[in-house]
Amino acid sequence: MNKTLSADAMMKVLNDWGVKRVYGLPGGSLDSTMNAIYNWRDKIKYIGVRHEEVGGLAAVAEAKWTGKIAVMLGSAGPGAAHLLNPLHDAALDHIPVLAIVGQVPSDKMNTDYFQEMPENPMFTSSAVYNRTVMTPEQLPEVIDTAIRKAYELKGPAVIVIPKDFGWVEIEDNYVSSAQKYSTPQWQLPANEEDVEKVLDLLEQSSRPIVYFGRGAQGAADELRELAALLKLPMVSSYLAKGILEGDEEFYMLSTGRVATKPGVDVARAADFVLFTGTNFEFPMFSEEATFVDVNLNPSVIGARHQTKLGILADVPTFLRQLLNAAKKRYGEDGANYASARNSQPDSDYQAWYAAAVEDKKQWDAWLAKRAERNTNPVGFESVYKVINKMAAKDALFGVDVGNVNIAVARLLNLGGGRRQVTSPLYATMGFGMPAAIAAALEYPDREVWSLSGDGGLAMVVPDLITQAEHELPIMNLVFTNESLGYIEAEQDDTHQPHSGIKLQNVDFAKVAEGFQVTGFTVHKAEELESVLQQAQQVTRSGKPVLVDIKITNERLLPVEQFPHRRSGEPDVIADFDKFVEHFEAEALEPFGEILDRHGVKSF
Ligand SMILES: Cc1ncc(C[n+]2csc(CCOP(=O)(O)OP(=O)(O)O)c2C)c(N)n1
Ligand SMILES: [Mg+2]
Repeated sequence: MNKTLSADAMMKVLNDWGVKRVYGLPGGSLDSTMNAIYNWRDKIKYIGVRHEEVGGLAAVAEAKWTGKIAVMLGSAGPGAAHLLNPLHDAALDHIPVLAIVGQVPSDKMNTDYFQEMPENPMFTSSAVYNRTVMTPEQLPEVIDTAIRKAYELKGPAVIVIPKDFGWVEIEDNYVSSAQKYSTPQWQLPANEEDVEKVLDLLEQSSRPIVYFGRGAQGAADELRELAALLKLPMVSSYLAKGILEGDEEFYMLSTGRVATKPGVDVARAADFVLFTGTNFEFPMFSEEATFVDVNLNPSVIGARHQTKLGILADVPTFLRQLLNAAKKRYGEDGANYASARNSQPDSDYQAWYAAAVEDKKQWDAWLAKRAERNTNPVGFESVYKVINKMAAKDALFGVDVGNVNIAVARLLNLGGGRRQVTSPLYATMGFGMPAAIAAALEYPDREVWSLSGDGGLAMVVPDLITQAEHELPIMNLVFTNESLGYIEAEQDDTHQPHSGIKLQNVDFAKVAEGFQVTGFTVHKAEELESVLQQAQQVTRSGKPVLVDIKITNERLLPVEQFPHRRSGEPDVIADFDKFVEHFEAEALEPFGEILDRHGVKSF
């Protein structure tokens, strides 16, 4: 029987599962692993980063982009601790990743040895499978098991390997399960009575909406058809934005703080919410609204509000069932829907839809006008107008955490195959640039952008050198407002003094040059396009570039505070006129007034 080093047997298993690269930074505890990585360098690429957290975030982002297992490395103790943030992000977003973690030699474990930390307990709240290998012989099997578990349980697996094990020669006879594993498809239809009940509830509602999340992935046609047939306005979670094109008249984008005004307005005014494929946690809906929750995950149903009806089903299948049932009941073109709604005035639902459409139009017009402003420093709307124009049709955006999320939710055009990846739930700053690194490695033929604030980028900026080393043609944009802006806004809302939010101005272009990345700076809106064009020339020559955009520290309009009526919500907005004047939002009407004009009753 052939022999192999235990660490090489591990690499064989990774290769069987299609792992293309490993992100990390070595330590003594990883010597045998690094030796095996060297031996397998033709099949699995090593991506050395300057901070393990960046490698970990890149691995998580890779799995977010591809849906496939991605691998990060951390050495014993401090290296492992740097992986906690990425792993918890993967946990909250249900992302399959594998962390290979070093440990002191097995005969030194439990003696408070140099760099020793019992690592598994640190990952208890994050990992779906979290073990220390007990013998050199079992290393390939444990890695194989970890990957199966990560896929099945949709989350991070952590394998801790004592330093000495990887060097041990073992029988080369382990056959991985990679070829036999299938991902369950879980097409689960709702039962037909429940589908009929949804139509009954819709008929009884006055201001119905669909609110969808990522569970609606792949159901764009069904959503469009449903909106057209029953005149249903729709709102989605921030992350579900790319499911539709974004410019559909019925689609208000998102609600909450990372949101649009029509998204907030329509969600708040709805009296019926078909809550599909989402676990959206913020209370942005009326407490009196009737909810139907449709989800493939039973623990999510009824978790966020009082639910009238819970339906365990996959969203695309459920939407097709709903469409079929609606066409049966109301005719192929929905012509009988109005008369079926006999408990409600016939015109109501159409007027409601029309009011929502008008609200969105008003909002879009306001944003378009703001994008024309030639300000110094630059306004968000102008920047995103240029990005929308210049980015490739299928560009990939690594997005950080902060105001950039509000801007992306409102302003980035994600239609036509563009995608964004971010840290939506755990919201760990520094995510954008590692996500761009992963995208550029995985999709060398697509255009990749990294969008960060000055706080977020500063957390990970040394890994610009990783981009340079691997010649990753990434457009790194950093929005310098000299503030932790997202938190500054929170401090304003709590009426406290600004505390700890001020950031020193950084010349990021100069910083980039130090990391061998070409840097540009933009001060004025009118320079934007020409500078970004020069930057694009650099990426087209196969190299990364950084553009430091000195952006306004004006707060983006807090749409979640825009009142439903000019008066009546004194706790939120004491003086409506002052509020809209401050945000130059005089052209936007409270939604209550738009509804009044359309004859729709609301609060
Ligand atoms: C690791 C981490 N630390 C702190 C926070 C809290 N936080 C959320 S957004 C934000 C400010 C981000 O600042 P910046 O990157 O400059 O973006 P801006 O909002 O100014 O555009 C902070 C501190 C976080 N989400 N993650
Ligand atoms: Mg900032």
